[in-house]
Amino acid sequence: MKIWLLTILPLILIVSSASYARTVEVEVYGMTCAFCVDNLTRQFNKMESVSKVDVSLKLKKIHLETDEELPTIETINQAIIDAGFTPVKVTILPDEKE
Ligand SMILES: [Cu+2]
Repeated sequence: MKIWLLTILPLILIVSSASYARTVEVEVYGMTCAFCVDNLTRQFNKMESVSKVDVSLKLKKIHLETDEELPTIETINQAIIDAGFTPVKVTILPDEKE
C-alpha cells in the first residue's frame, strides 16, 4: 500500500504542476545587445514563481514560464524597470499544451 502511494504521488505532482504552468510574453523597449539579454534574464531568474526565462533580442520580447503562482504585471514591469528597460506590453499567453 505504501509503495503504491510513493509511485503515484510524484505522478500527481507532475501532472498538477503542468496544468498550472503559464507562459507570459513581455515586450521590452531598450534592448540592444547580449548584455541587455543577460541583465534581464538574471532579473527574472530571481523570481521564485518563474521557472524558465527566454529573452529574444531579435523580437525584443521575453517569454517567462511560470508556476501556478503567476507574478503580477506590476512585479514584471518593476523587474524590467529595475534592469534599466521600459516595459511595453505584458501578455499572458493561453495554454498551448492541449
Ligand atoms: Cu545591451
